[in-house]
Amino acid sequence: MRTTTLCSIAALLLCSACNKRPPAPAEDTPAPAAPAAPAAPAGQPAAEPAAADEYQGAPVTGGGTITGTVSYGGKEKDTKVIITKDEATCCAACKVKEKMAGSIVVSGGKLANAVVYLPDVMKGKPMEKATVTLDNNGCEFAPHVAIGYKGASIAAKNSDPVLHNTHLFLSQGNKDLVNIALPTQGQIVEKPLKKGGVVSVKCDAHEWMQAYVFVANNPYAAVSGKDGSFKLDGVPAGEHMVKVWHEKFGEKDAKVKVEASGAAKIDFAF
Ligand SMILES: [Cu+2]
Repeated sequence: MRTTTLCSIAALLLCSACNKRPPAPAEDTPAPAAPAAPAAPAGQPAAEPAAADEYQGAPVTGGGTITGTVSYGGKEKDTKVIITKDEATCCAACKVKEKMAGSIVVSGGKLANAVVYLPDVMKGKPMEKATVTLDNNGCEFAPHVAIGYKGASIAAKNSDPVLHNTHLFLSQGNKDLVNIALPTQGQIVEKPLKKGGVVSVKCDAHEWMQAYVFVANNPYAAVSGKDGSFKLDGVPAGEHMVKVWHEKFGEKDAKVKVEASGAAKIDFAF
């Protein structure tokens, strides 16, 4: 288990913006009235056929919600990290040159920064195309845990007057994905998120900087707030596998039944 290299960041729930896909082009477009008519501008390209393992989004009628809380009953505490570089920026408010790692954020037994998601839903509400922004601010990543969407993008931002980089690794297999250099304050660089899964984010200039982006394959994913709560909405009726992932405590799952327009509840405990 990792111990001392994580940095402290406030949890931030990503607000999901619902960008609907354009409707499929109509197939009954009337033919041009006269053969001599100039070629009409090419119509919208036909939608690419979805691969068998690709999520299909469309408005959900009678979608339900899944809400609940994630709690932690163990004794493990967050760890401290030592600030060894760029102290004026990285530790402006520190009394001593250390901060909390931010990897275990518990308040009243409720666990923040856990990702709750529905791994098996392949057909449901339109896929999120929202860009997830990860800020390098005070030599911490903000947010510490975020949801990204496969096929959308990540925007790495540098709010500090020192060099950072935002280095993405797919946690499974520790595969190097992309390394975004951010030498300039105010810089924002966007990159596509092509693969689903847990992405570990590091800064090579400040070894304690750590964040996670959960790249979801469908729009049903949320990060638990400081009160441990989460909400998934627009969920198709039926029985669903619900998974919860936390960077320190791993993964759990449960089944939940969602009635049409119903409100299902499920709580998780580590
Ligand atoms: Cu850095």
